[in-house]
Amino acid sequence: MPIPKAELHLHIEGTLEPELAFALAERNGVQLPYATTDELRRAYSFTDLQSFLDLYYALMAVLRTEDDFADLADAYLARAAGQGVRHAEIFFDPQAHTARGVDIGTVIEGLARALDRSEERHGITTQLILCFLRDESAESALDTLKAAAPYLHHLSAVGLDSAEVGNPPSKFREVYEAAAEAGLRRVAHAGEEGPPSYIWEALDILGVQRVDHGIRCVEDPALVARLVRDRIPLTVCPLSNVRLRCVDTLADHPLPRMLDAGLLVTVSSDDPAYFGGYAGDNFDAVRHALPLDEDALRTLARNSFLAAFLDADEARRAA
Ligand code: ES4
Ligand code: ZN
Repeated sequence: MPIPKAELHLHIEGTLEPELAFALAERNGVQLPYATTDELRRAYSFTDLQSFLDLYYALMAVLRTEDDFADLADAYLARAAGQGVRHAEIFFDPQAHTARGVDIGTVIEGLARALDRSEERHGITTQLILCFLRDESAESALDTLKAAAPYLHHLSAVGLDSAEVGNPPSKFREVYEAAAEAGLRRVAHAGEEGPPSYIWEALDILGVQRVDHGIRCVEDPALVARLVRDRIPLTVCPLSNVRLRCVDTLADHPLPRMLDAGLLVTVSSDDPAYFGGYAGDNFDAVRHALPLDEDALRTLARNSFLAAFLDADEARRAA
């Protein structure tokens, strides 16, 4: 039995496996520029975040209807259950869909349909996190939050993703203030490819309660001290970091150093259809590649529930 865990860094669009992409392409009459699933998989030769994002956005063309989003999320939840996931806080990128003419309501209602049945079908409790694309304008992010207003009851938090370097958190101060006023929690990708200063901005300007990736904090001892002091969780995605060349090899990953520093780190999967593994696969990979004993692995699993947006009762039930 895989160890029970919470998945806190998971882009639902990043769970689109080639087989489902082709099935949805056919259902919707969308032409993909690849003849076979094997040919598509051969296109997964990323050299950095941007080269991954180019393919990630291109493949979303197959997602058009509420059923598509429900099927995508249900397929993910079924796989996650098999890897010991008991609670999942799931990112989605509305602007990547509205830009293609898909209504935000179609996206959210479709995802929510699968999430609402998840506890009963898969034994996984869920939350939904709306992410702003940081390479789009601050105004577009504000428009997106406004468009999501009728669906706020489906959302627990806002996040910030896509191309990091050159798009600092400070660009999104206003929309994060509005999200906080609307009662949403706040997370942001920071310190994946971007510098430690972006993590400081996410904390001090956006008021995030959790940092996604955050691995570059190890370059700044004062920042590590701040994250430890305030018990700010970091959702680390080891297989993603290697595939996007943020770290050279798994054996070089700073995860053990981060744990030793007293940081509240968790292990997550980011875009598992692209990076070679779901939550359990990421746990297995770090277990084999890094000097982490059973105690450290239990700490990582326990951290995932401590870092989740659950109250104490919910966390106990999920674990
Ligand atoms: C992402 Cl790995 C990663 N980083 C930033 N934004 C993203 N969106 C989907 N995956
Ligand atoms: Zn991510």
